[in-house]
Amino acid sequence: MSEKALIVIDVQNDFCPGGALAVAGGDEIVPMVNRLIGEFDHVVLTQDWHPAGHSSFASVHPGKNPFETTEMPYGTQTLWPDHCVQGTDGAAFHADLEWTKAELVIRKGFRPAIDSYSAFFENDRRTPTGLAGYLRERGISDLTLVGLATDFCVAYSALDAVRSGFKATVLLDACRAIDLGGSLATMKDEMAKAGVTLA
Ligand code: VGL
Ligand code: ZN
Repeated sequence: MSEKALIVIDVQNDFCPGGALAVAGGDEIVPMVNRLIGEFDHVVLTQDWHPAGHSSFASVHPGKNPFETTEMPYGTQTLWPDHCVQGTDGAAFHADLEWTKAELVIRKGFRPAIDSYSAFFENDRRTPTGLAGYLRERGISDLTLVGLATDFCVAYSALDAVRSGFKATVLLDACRAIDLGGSLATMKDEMAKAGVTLA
């Protein structure tokens, strides 16, 4: 059995223009993502879902600004504007995203002390979200990833997907990037080297 699934990463208001951590053109992908949702038999969404005062927010690190970094017990962490706070409108899916067909919504980033870019593991690279087990148990082995942001949550998810033994394709036209200090080129390169198909 080799089922395919579409993994839609973080198409949430805060990552769209007008949002707290707006990704340029983030909303432009919604029509294409909706078309893909229609085409796939299985659809999984992820939702960045932080408690207020999350440790990835620059606002809780005195003297730090968004997009600077800090050292966490699990490594270097980029600091972000407050975003995707649980239950807020910013954390909701884009209003035009046709998400009702989704079979699973994976929430991530809810542990106050660890950020989570990947749909599979938190940023300590050890704490699982449960997604790999869910997909394996359902016989799903072939993943297509789309969403926001290409160079953070999409890339980390795709890298963890191949490391976890899944086939992974990222449809770049249905993604948009934050691109901090060349992160888009770096992560595209890392994905290609790891065996992620970039389409
Ligand atoms: C993301 C930064 C912080 C993303 C989430 O969805 O790419 N980026 N939280
Ligand atoms: Zn986040």
